[in-house]
Amino acid sequence: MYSNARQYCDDLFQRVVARNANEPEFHQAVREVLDSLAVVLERHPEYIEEGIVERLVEPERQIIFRVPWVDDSGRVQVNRGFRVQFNSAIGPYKGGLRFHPSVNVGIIKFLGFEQIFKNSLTGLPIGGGKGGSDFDPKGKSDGEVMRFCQSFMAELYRHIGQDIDVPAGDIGVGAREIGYMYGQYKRLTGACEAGVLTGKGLIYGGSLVRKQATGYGLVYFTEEMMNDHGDSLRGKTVLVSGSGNVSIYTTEKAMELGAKIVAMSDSNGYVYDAGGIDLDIVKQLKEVERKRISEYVKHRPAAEYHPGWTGIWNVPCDVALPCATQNEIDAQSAQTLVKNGCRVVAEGANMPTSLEGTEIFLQGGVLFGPAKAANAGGVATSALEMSQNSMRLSWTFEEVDEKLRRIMKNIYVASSQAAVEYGRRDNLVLGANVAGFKKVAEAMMAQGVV
Ligand code: NDP
Ligand code: 2IT
Repeated sequence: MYSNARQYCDDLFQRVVARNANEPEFHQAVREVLDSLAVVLERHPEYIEEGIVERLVEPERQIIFRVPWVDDSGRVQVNRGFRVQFNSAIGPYKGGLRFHPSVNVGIIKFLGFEQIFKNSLTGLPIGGGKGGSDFDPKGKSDGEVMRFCQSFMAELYRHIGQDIDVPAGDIGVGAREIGYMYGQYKRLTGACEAGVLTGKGLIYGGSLVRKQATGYGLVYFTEEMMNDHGDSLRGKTVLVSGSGNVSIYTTEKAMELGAKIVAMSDSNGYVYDAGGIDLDIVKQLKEVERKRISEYVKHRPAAEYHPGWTGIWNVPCDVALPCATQNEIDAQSAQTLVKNGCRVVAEGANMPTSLEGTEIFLQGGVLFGPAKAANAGGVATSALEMSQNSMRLSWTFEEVDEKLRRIMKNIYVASSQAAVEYGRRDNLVLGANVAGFKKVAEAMMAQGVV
């Protein structure tokens, strides 16, 4: 039917665009994966015959629901809730919940689609899913956040379970929100089913290292990638965008390995601190006071604050670690980074680099760690939390950290070997997509047309 695998992928992409109108982020995520998979489909025509990729781009189930709640002034507010259960070939759906005003079904689908391959790369038995809401936690009281979370869970609870679908955090969802949602789930089901959510507080089933895991994992991956090319983070000048969960623990671990982080950001602007960011100030501002990054300069008068958050990519650096959100590095920012001497980029956020930006890095000889591989430490440690919950025991910080370190190394090795196998040494975009895909494809083949 198709003269070659490339044509098959192009045709499938057109159908995805037609069928999922107005979802540009989802199209972007699918485009990147299909571009990588053409070489695999050439060697494995059975994947085309069995409709593996056509099934992969169609979520198994999408749930959209109303989330009504009452704000502090007594007004009824209505948000929209989502859970996209994308693929369960290798395990229960697994992926975070994002609370941000920009959330829509296309954003959740791009995240859920990416999660399938990322979760496969961890080597652990977890399928792909994602959810969230257009609720904006910024400026809300704890009481408002709690009432929203309870209403959100009043619908979500019937769709999830420790062997069905296991949500966790993402943008706007941290330990506070997971706690409120877990409490409501427990109340509705009347059972202490700890493995239904991950990222829980340490005193009710959470895992040590989960809070740090995405950031630490990103740095372990980056160090592994640099070591493989005879280099390391020691002494490097580094940019870390964002100042949330992933950014803070990326900065912490990179500093521990001897890097100097000179800039961080939030959605309003970025701070530049030539002497190196003081992470205690950032933690106090962001984790405790929930304030803006602009306040940083009140505590460090020598630092500079610049409005406009993507301006961070104009700061000269050796290594850039985007940890805020999708498409924060466009073609122009990528060009600027390369021109200013940046040699390494690893993605802590999901899809932070546009397709054009990625191409500029790959063409420019930048060592590039794509999100699916580089930020998989968070979900991997979530799976370790699920294991501990099933066994009803807790591992020490050192045990979990060691497992995380090994998983990140394995992901790097699997991705770089797949890149070599398909003749694209050092193209970890292709390597991660292929390595993540193959396991899911084999599981789908084994399980028949479902
Ligand atoms: P947080 O909510 O803790 O932090 C998000 C940070 O990004 C904030 O500093 C936020 O600034 C900034 N930001 C800037 N622009 C935007 C924007 N347009 N939309 C949203 N945030 C923006 O989230 P996380 O640190 O958990 O997540 C950051 C990225 O990492 C996301 O892409 C997420 O999908 C990804 N990720 C997260 C994992 C996790 O375990 N948490 C695991 C793997 C990936 P402001 O406060 O001004 O909004
Ligand atoms: O994007 C991600 O991998 C996450 N937000 C973490 C998901 C999880 O289930 O821990």
